Amino acid sequence: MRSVLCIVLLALIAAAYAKEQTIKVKGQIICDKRSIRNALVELREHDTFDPDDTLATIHTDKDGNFQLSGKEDEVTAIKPYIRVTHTCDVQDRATCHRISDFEIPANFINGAEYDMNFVNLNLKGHTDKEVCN
Ligand SMILES: [Ca+2]
Ligand SMILES: [Ca+2]
Repeated sequence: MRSVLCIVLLALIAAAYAKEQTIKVKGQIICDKRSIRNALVELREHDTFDPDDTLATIHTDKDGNFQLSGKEDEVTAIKPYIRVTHTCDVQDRATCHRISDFEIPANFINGAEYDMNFVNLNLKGHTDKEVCN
């Protein structure tokens, strides 16, 4: 009972001190010098003790463009990144896909829109993995 009370109290304190942080990002997804349409782009945020949050999701348009914005309440500074799910440089496109993460610099939190310009999927993101069914 005591530990439950403790957790509730901590949650209340965290909620009271949490500040809303916003992030805006845009770019164009490229593979082999061509824009990639209909790629899944997620605006996500690192968390230490629980799974990362997805703040917003979109698919690229016919020219590979995406634009996302999201917000998150947290006591410390959020660590945002975008995750692109795609098949660029994947050998077996029928069963495999690649998940590439690209960090968003901290100075764009509560700041100007982060224009990533061309996001070249031929280059590896800060974390990059291939997943097969
Ligand atoms: Ca976080
Ligand atoms: Ca979070």
